[in-house]
Amino acid sequence: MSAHRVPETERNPAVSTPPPRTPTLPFAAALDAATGSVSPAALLVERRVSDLAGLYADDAAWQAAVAAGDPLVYRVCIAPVPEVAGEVPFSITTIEAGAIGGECFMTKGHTHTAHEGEVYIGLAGRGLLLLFDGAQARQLELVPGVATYIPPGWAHRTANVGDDPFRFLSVYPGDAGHDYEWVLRHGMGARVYRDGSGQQVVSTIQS
Ligand code: M6P
Ligand code: ZN
Repeated sequence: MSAHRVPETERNPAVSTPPPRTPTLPFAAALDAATGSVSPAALLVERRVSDLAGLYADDAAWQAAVAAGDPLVYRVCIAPVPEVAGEVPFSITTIEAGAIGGECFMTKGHTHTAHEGEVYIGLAGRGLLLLFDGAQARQLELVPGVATYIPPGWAHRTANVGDDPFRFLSVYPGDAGHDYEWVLRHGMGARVYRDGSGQQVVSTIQS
């Protein structure tokens, strides 16, 4: 049986393909849980303490950390998948072990500009995934062997709660988008502090 082809004039423009670009071809990438590399990679994003202005509770400690060498907090190794609708980019994030004013090293955190979810899969070390929808906050352990689901509409941030680098794989819709302003303004509903060999989660939701 021959395939039925819809004539060009009868196609629904709402579901037509986006403007032409070079098609992405199938590929396999090596994920290194020991180094956090994705190979091949398109981009390596590095964020230092100075890139995290306004995010830690203790601003004086944040300024002191910037002055004391501005160490690397995390890096994201991103696979060569375009961030456009229909594609599914993925990356490995590595957060170093450390704290600022006792508050664990963490990502900036963001909401998606589109109503899209995301999956994080633990690869190495011990992390906590913080989620906040503006009213409710949740925290999920993210360790090797665990996949966590971030539903649409929930801001998300990860923190390293261990003594070694924490690594996770993220997989998200290409048109999800990153909104950092929302988290700067509303926070994550909780902060994570190092407490001896463990962690302490402090709610920041005002009742
Ligand atoms: C994960 C994904 C990325 C994100 C990265 C760092 O890998 O969610 O999209 O960029 O974490 O998080 P942030 O962008 O909040 O700094
Ligand atoms: Zn995201």
